[in-house]
Amino acid sequence: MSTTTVAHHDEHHDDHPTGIMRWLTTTNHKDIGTMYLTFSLVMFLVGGSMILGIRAELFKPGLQLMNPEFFNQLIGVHALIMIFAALMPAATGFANWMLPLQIGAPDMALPRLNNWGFWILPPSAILLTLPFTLALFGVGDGALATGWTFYPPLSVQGGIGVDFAIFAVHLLGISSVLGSINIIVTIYNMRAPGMTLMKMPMFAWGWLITAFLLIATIPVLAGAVTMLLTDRHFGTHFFDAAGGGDPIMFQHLFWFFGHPEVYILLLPVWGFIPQILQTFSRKPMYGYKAQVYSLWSIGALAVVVWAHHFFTAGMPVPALLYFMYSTMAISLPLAVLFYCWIRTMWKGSMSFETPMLFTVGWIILFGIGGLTGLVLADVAADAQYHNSYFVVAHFHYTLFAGGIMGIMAGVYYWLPKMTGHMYNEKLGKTHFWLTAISFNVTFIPQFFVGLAGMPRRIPDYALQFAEFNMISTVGAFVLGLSQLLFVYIIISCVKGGKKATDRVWEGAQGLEWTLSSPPPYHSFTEQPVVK
Ligand code: HEM
Ligand SMILES: [Cu+2]
Repeated sequence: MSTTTVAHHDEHHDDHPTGIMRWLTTTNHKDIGTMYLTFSLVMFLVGGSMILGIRAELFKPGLQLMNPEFFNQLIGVHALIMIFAALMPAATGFANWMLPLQIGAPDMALPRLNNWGFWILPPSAILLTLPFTLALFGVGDGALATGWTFYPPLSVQGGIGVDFAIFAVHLLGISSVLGSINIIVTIYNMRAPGMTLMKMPMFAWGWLITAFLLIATIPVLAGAVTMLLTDRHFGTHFFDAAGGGDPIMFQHLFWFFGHPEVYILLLPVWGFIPQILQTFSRKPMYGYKAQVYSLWSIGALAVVVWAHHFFTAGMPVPALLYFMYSTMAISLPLAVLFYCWIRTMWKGSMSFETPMLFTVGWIILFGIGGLTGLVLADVAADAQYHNSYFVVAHFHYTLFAGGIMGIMAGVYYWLPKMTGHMYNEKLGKTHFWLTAISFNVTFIPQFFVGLAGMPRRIPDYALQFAEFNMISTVGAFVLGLSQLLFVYIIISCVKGGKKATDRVWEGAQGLEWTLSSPPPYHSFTEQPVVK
């Protein structure tokens, strides 16, 4: 990837294998970052095509294309892929690429572990999807049909797809924990002289908190699915009511991981969004300290609100109230963040290149996701909305808009730095408008059918929901096809295009912009000093 050489760059450690061996054995943070990002993009397309199957089935009421079992399998694998194989690796890819550059380090602290962390991912993606193929040959009955949440009793009774998914989750979890350890060690030990914690780029803060959350919660998930595995095969009854176990216990364990997970998906994005905002507003970000404290508050609250995911499963009223109020409390630091983001733009001399378009669109759409989450946090209201399409719309505003569209902003922002070429701005803007509009066409109708009572994870529905589902499906196909444009833009930017300058964006601030575009193979051979 790197073609730039610096005069003193002829030391032996600069030699590295080429071709396939370069990628298999690499310990270079930028190579590993590139692999994470590529893997993420591929899996985004795989998870996306699965869900187009679902939307095609939901185009009309009645069953047309698939049986209900296969429908459920597609939903669960779609979600696991999007969360663990698309969104998380994208954030880790950016961490690998940009953290060393932003904090002035030559590489990540633990490069071999870094290589391993990545290469665990492809096998786990294969484990997740293999049951589909096996079923074609008459082995097993396909992937897990439990949704991504693995709730018993279904997950205790389900076929081999559940076992495959359990092992996949174990591997994905190991990869995340390894990545987190690496990021924490890098941030604490490898910062350039003079860069105190409170001078770190916001992206480093976002990732530091994410890494702590991952280390705190992934083992709980791993424990829960392992208990599931022993329930399935070794005669235990942790979650089996008939044997004295408690299925609700699984929900507590799962969501003790699952709720922090949604912040794990979003915190890295909250890190680089303010950096993009300050670049294209041409002024320093507003409220740096307030943002850091808000990120920490959200990180802390994230681990104490989990039961809002199953209010309707029944719990004592004081518990209901506690989980309702603690959940609502998260909106306070989040409101501080929104205020800071908007104030960063205030009276700035803004311009709207593609990364900024995605960022401003992101603020609005992620805002809708946040506000509808507040609605769901209300115990009384949730009794009606739970398990409805309102929830599906809500979490796609947070995960697709808040997560993926944020990542897209980051891709356009850093692509010129990573490749050394400018992407095609006109196509980038077209991609933004296509995505933003078709995203809303897909998911706004789902709020309405949800409020009117359409349940989620259902392949057939009442006639009254037909029109809105039709609109949603048309939107989803436009949304899916628009992403092919994204792929085209990225590939043509890697291959060529206008040369990017080192600073790339007029208002860009931070150490990554002091290096060449693309940066040399070993990033900072001389440590920069931060004043
Ligand atoms: C092309 C964009 C996407 C479309 C059209 C789409 C559509 C859908 C649909 C129709 C469902 C099934 C809802 C149900 O019946 O319960 C679903 C489930 C889900 N999706 Fe997506 N989705 C997209 C992207 C994403 C992304 C990017 C993420 C996360 C990063 C995501 C996360 C989920 C989750 C967590 C579920 C819940 C699965 C379950 O019930 O276990 N989706 N999606
Ligand atoms: Cu939650």
